[in-house]
Amino acid sequence: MNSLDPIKKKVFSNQRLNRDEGIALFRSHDLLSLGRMASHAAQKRNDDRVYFVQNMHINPTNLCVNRCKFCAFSRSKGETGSYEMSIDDIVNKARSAEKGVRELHIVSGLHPDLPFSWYLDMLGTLKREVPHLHIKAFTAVEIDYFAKLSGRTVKDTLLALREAGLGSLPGGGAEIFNPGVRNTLCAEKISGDRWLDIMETAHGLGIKSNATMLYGHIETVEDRVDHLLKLRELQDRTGGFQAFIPLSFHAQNTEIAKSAYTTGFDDLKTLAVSRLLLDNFDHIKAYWVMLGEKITQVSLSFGVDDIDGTVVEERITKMAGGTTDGSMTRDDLVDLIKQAGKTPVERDTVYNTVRVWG
Ligand code: V47
Repeated sequence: MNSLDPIKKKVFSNQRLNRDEGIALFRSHDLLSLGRMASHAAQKRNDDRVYFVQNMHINPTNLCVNRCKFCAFSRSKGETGSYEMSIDDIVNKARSAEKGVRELHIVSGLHPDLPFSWYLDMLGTLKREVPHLHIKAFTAVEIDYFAKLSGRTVKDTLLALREAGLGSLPGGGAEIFNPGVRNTLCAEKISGDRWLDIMETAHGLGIKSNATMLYGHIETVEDRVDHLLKLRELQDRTGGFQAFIPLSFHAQNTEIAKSAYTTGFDDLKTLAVSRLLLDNFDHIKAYWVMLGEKITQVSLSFGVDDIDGTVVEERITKMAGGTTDGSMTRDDLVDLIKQAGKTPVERDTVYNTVRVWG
């Protein structure tokens, strides 16, 4: 009997998998079986639909008071390569978005000097000038920083941001929840528990978010499974996560000594196991900017039902050795999905269908 048989039985009878089973899946080399199981789970939720959004990423500054060892993006004030955009720059960038773009994804470093009112002003100005764009902005790490800056509770911080125009939260900053690993990677960053608390507060206010996991650095398979199970536990309580996005570590220009990228095998396995363990998440997203177009396309047979979007000019991956162009057209995304035998569905940020390609 194949060692995955008992797990297969559970998957095909729609039973929840436990920690040991998650670990066994990560340890398995039977990638095709993982793909078959994950495809079953994806099919059950989304048939053969694969979603994408026409979006634009804006990273207003790389100034950051934290120094995460895995990050090649952040800079200190005055350091070569640091930059700051003004609100006008941000609005002009948003205005340059092609017709059809409906989402702005805005994340930054933790700026050393700007007051909380600057962020409210940025949101308010964007809402006024480009009202058709949904603003998905600020990781839980930034939300925590704003709360401390402004002396407000997390709840009041989120309410003020929503009032100014915030639509939803992206999933960044989760990294890996294991406190020991987190301490080695990013000692100054909020804890995993704080990240989860902030998401719980956001969900309680009806603000949807995504969730991520940074993998392929110094974490173990057990750390990955525990990270996924913490997300599953919170999702059971709130239902506020829309998509889970595993982020493959890029080591170039970082303080983590690793010469290679994650392997295609590990990328596909991580996506498939995520689909299998996160039985209460509607969507598993392959972020093509980090994975590359080819692995992203193959991932559609490994449990993935979302490939993010057109993106346009993302800097975080680029600075860490990302090799993709950083933007794909809508037609490129549609072709990629169609050639994998799936049905492309253009969506908005909260998964309303915009158009289906037959
Ligand atoms: O929080 C930083 C990660 C995240 C590196 O919610 C790195 O729809 C790999 O969260 N190698 C930002 N990863 C990106 C992010 C995201 C991307 C796309 C969609 C969504 C969404 C969210 O990138 C950071 C951090 O976890 N990151 N440095 C690196 N060297």
